[in-house]
Amino acid sequence: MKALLLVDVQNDFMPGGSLEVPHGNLIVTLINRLQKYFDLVVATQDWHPQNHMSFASNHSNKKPFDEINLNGIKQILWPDHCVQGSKGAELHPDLKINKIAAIFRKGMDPEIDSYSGFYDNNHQISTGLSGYLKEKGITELFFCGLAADICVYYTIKDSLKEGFSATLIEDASRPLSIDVFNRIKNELTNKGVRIISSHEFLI
Ligand code: VGL
Ligand code: ZN
Repeated sequence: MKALLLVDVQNDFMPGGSLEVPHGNLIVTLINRLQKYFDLVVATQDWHPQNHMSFASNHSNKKPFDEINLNGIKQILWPDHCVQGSKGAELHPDLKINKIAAIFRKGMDPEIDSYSGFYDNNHQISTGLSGYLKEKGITELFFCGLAADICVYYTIKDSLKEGFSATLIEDASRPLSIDVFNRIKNELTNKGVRIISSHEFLI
């Protein structure tokens, strides 16, 4: 059984949002058209409290994209984004939501960031996504959403550790940094991740 995972298709990651991903809006139509090819569609949502320590605004003398050590791990500081209950945290208004069976939220602990939809960045606390997918009989995961080089990337890596097969639908995902994305594409391919175009579904 195949599931499509929609990673963080949220307003703040769209052009004009507080942590915009270039051309992030262009994936929405593709994702809408892809959904019908899957047994299950599940979404993740970055969902931070206003006092989240990944926000530069919660540190004195720090600015967005600075790097700090947060409770023993490397943390890039971000502009405030995806604050619980805000417009920026909502899924893109044009995203079709009828087929989304469940939404897994992450990044709620102010002391630790959570790029992956499966675990926090310390790999300590699970969202329950892995168990949910397994109970639904899912073995194959297909990934789309934002940002390709951050949350999509870490979610894919965790999915492999959880024993799923992983395919990235490249044109239904966009990176914050193209350079970073080109580097990690090789890493993912070497780990057995398939990278395809939505054309393999949409003709
Ligand atoms: C993300 C940075 C911070 C993402 C979330 O969804 O890729 N990136 N929080
Ligand atoms: Zn975040």
